[in-house]
Amino acid sequence: MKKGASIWTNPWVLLGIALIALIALSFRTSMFRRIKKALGFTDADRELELEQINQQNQLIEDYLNNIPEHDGQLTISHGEAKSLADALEEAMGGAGTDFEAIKQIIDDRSTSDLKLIYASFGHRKPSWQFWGDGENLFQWFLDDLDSTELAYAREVFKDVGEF
Ligand SMILES: [Ca+2]
Repeated sequence: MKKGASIWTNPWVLLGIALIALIALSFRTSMFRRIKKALGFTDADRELELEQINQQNQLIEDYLNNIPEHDGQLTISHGEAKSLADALEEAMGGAGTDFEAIKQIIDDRSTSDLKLIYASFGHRKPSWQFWGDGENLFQWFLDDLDSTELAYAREVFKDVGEF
């Protein structure tokens, strides 16, 4: 090798670096978060954020426990809300996300309907989570949706809660 030649000018090294960068970019940030969470690593800011979400969600759940079967704003039964919550889990569970299915479930719902769907979802354990009490619907959205989908879901659920 010529004196002064650096590994950084070797085309194979550059190609390797480019390939690694491409693979890294192909992972969504939520994927990294999942891996970190599955391994038990979460950053403090994120923990605090989730703690605040949980407190807010507890208020919603307390309120929902007092919603009668039909309150005028509700257009779905508790049984239907449960089926819709199951369908949301189905659309997000496992690899990938069926966002078209999610939209069909959450579009054109009253706020009361959305609250009931949220409550019916409760806390569910994602397949990648090895321990813990599961996550609520907003946490599932945060873990599963990309930024565009997340913005859409936030707009739909804006009167239910922030996430
Ligand atoms: Ca998924």
